[in-house]
Amino acid sequence: MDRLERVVIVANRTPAVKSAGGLASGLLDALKKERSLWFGWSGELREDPSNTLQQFSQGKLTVAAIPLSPEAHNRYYNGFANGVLWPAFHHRLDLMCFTEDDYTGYLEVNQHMAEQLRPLLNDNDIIWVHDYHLLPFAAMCRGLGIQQRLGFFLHIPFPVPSVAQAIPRIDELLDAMCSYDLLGFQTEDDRQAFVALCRERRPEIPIPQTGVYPIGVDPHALRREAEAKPVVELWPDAGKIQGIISVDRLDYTKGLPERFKAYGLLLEEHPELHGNVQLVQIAPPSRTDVPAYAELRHDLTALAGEILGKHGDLEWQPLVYVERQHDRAVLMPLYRQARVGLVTPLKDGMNLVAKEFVAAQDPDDPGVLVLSRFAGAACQLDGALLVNPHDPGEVADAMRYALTMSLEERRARHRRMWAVLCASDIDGWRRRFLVDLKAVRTQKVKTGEPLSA
Ligand code: GDG
Repeated sequence: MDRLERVVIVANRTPAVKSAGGLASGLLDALKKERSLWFGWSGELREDPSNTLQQFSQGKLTVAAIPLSPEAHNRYYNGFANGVLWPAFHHRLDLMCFTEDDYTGYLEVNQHMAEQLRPLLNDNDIIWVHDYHLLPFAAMCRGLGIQQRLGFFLHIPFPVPSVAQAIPRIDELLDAMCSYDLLGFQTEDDRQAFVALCRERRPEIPIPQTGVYPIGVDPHALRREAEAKPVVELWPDAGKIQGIISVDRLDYTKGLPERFKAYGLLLEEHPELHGNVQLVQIAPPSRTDVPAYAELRHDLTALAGEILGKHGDLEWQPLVYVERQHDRAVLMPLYRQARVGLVTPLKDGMNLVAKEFVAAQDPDDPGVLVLSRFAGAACQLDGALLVNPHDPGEVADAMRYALTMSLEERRARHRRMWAVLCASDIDGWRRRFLVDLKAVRTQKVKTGEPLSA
């Protein structure tokens, strides 16, 4: 028996998969330093995925990755996780598309992943499962006799009960979630929504311990990256053009069309800004197999064209719209060059871009964060200008205010937010969750539950 404790991360994707997204970039840096295993889908699709576990090491982290068949992946990932849970958890029931077949596929992949993980486990492992792809994973593990501690962190919001009740099979999913020992959420609102839903719909099922763990960043590392010589200088003529920057996965929850409309309104209402301001939107496409994403892309390019055609001229482009993904080494100095970070999701679990933008700023001459009040980050970043992303006038006013804000106010707001980033960074997030997960087990041992198989 291996007596050393090891953290086992289970997530839809392993870090081998290169793509823009919060989890891989958020957690990986914090994990390489300790003995740990990261288990998940390799990103590979194979007609016959059996007996094809790949393992490799990155520092003290071992990555164990499995492929999936195209059909299983389509039902689990595109179908149920991103066709039902993602829209519904972001309050977009209109985009939810449920089929029985996708739901079965979702359960089957969770079962398959639990089966593949079982032989890799040691007795003293603690298992930390991530996100909505794996809501029933603990129930599958318990069914297989896995008795190690199992914690779960939800990276996206949890919907209020009136919305959650519209999700087909929500009761089964709640029961399965209650097989975890600890359930972590980004905000207190998310946690309360989950508890309220359980009390309402499943009063007979005991709710496991719940907690609030807002995910953080590594502010010092990000600041160092931002201070490096810029790979791209977007606004070299300092003072002439003020930059506004937005970086999002191309996703309907991120409020991109609403943002473009607000920016169009700003240009209409403030002709004095013409030639002096530029919005750079970087939006790498994601989940391109889900129909709602293709429609969004179409609408967005039309809106971008409208802004350029209506307001631009031969010497000035009011908007730069880029779908290509960029390295962090490019992005961080770009954040630092911008006067405004525009982060206006319609709903977001946390939003790491908001935190990355703040971390990247020069404290002596910082840019201003304009942030949706519906991002989890709004609960923490009290130095941002908080806006309702559905109200183009309010967002335009905030942009205008940010562009003209005094240096003194910019510094004061940035100071407050920098302190928040340092007080709740990514390492603290990981440590707090794991400390609580270990404590849960201790309590269970005291109440007489078995420690391991
Ligand atoms: C989910 C939740 C929660 C984006 N474009 C590029 C790039 N990115 C990086 C950003 C950031 C990450 O991707 C995006 O994270 P977000 O938090 O903004 O959003 P989601 O992907 O929706 O993440 C979210 C998060 O999980 C963590 O819990 O905050 O609420 O929805 O780190 O920088 N990175 C690079 N090039 C790009 O073009 N290198």
